[in-house]
Amino acid sequence: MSTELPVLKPADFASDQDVRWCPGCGDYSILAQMKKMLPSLGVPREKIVFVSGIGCSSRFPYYMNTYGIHSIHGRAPAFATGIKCVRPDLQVWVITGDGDGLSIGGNHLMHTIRRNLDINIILFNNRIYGLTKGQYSPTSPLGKKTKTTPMGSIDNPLHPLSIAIGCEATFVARSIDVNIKHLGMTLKRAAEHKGTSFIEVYQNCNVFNDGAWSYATDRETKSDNIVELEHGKPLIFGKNRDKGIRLNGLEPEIVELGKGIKEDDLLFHDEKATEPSLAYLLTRMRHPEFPEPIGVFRAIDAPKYDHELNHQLKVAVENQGMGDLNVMFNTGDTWTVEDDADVSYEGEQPPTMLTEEEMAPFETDLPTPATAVERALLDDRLEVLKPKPMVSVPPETTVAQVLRILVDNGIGCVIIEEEGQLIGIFSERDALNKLNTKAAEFADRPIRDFMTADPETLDMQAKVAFAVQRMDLGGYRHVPVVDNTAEKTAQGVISVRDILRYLTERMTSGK
Ligand SMILES: Cc1ncc(C[n+]2csc(CCOP(=O)(O)OP(=O)(O)O)c2C)c(N)n1
Ligand code: SF4
Repeated sequence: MSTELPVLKPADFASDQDVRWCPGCGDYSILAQMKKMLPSLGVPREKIVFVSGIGCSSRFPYYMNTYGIHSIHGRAPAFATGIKCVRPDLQVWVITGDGDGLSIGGNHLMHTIRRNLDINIILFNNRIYGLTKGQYSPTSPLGKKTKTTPMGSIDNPLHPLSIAIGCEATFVARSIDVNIKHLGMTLKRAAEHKGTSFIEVYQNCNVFNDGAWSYATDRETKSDNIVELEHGKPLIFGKNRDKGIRLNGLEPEIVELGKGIKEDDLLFHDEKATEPSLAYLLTRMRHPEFPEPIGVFRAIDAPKYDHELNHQLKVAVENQGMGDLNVMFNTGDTWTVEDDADVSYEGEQPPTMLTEEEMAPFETDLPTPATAVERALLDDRLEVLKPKPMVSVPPETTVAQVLRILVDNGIGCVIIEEEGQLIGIFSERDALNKLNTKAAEFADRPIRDFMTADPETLDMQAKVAFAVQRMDLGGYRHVPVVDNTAEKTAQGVISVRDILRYLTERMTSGK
């Protein structure tokens, strides 16, 4: 029996799904180049996985006849991490957009790159949210007018390759959807790299951001606006290949060849440099000041996360044997949480199901009473406090008369009623805060001017615990108790002193 693998063709990588991108979208070109490049790797289809997030670009896995996951917005790197760690034999590709990868998924992207997991990430950069019909994205330029930036974007854009180098990516490249030869070559280089390959592809969204990369794709302008990086070669560009990039101290500068400047004076590209500063400098060369580099910015060797992780697992199993998660979760560093119910979970499985009775307290917002006093607070209604009858006065009563009533009756407040309705309260606190040393001056003024209007009231049927909480939150010493069924007619007043008396009685009686 022959063990030779069948030779695959691009068409073998096409799935049976109708491609649903808009006609003319740059995504088609990337898909075509991927299908064209994959057969050259000799990797069987069942060993390849495409993982995407959400967006037009993220529909990519549907169109590949390989394994694929159209996952969660921004989370393709997390799925890819799981897949690659448990199946290092698979070739894993992450497909993401500038919105998916840099907005909601920015954090995930960053950590995947820094770990140097052996996967390939392609970021389709169209500088817009395509799927959701044209909102600005993290790569939209300053001043860009979109549906969500009608007056022009004021957000400084992110530059994907600068981020990748900042995360110490071991392979960083850029290509362009319509530059098909270059794109195919770049995808192949990425696939062959061991470690995280990060490729930014300039992709045109001809419906919501047409021409975003026209300076880099138009026949007339592209040679002046693009410089192709080649390892070991000087940076030369221009229609007549007569311009170059030279380093002036730490800054790149454009120079014209000839006129005393030779190729040897130019910056030579070294994709293998372990120190990433020059690669970073290349990512900062941006249109219109500079030609933008395309090609491989960086390609270095470094330990791969999936390899390191599996090595650690192997050593751990060799030394300690296969573990048991269940045992691990229930032994070792455990502790006891002390409470009045004296529940200890140490050495025992915590109960997994509560009985109906145990669940009952959770059916309400009230805490579970742990003592007899707490239970009384939660069970008893305000009527047990026997609210004192209130002294009520009409709003025209003078300040002097009200103060006299407080003193003569030994009470802390009066309520103000108008046509049988509670409209205010005047308490010792109001006397201190609002009258104070000017009491004599205001003696003939009506109490309406000094009362606390529309005060918080409590219903006679409210629980004592609720009253305590309201008084605590509001800092009230007196609260009128009303009968809400009879349109806020005053029934009495409770004070902090009443609550204290009640608590003392409950504590001493033990019930
Ligand atoms: C949790 C969540 N937030 C927001 C969205 C809406 N949404 C769908 S795709 C997308 C951004 C797509 O932009 P990009 O990644 O650039 O992909 P493109 O469609 O341009 O290829 C957004 C914000 C969503 N689907 N889910
Ligand atoms: S909306 Fe834009 S990115 Fe999405 S499929 Fe259409 S052209 Fe492509």
